[in-house]
Amino acid sequence: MDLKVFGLLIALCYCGSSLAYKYQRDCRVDNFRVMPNFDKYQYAGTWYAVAKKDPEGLFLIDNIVAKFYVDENGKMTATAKGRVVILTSMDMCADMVGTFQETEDPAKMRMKYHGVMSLLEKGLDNHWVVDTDYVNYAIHYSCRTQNEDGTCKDGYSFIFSRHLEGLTPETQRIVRRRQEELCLDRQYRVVVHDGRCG
Ligand code: RTL
Repeated sequence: MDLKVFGLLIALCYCGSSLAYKYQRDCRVDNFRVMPNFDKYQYAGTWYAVAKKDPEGLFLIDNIVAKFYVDENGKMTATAKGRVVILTSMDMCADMVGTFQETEDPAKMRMKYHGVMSLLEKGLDNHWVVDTDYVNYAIHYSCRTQNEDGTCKDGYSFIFSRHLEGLTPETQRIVRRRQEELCLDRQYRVVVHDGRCG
């Protein structure tokens, strides 16, 4: 066969299979893969949010830093700092606290959270760790409400890095792939760190 024809065939096969993936992918929340054998002890420590997908309503804006702790009884807690806008125009640095409840899947937790200042939002959200290598990146996912077909109606997601400088090209590729699997591709925004909540 002509080399050009062969090349064209290969290209067609490749496009076909990636399109097939796009249209066949399963966006039902309950079918999302999460981190196998999630280890909260390795997850503990500081994570900088480098990108986020916002939920509806009020949310953390930028300068978001999360710290996870595991106490002597194995209970995980966390703090989050970040800039928020309250009372429609006032902007401030929020200090949030979260406590975690485990479920039968260690990567799928429930997080009860509130602000150190009582006028800040409080709630109970899913807190899933979709993927992490513990030392560079972590992909967090939380669906708050689902559509009737099991896809997510309202949710949020953070891409965390262990380093303020962000992710390496290699981890960016992993992250991009997982964002597609969460059906959230192109919905993330970069999280700025300009020292405003340091
Ligand atoms: C993340 C992990 C670490 C612990 C906590 C987290 C979530 C915080 C949220 C804060 C929302 C604050 C708002 C304030 C305005 O009143 C997931 C970062 C607590 C969701 C909306």
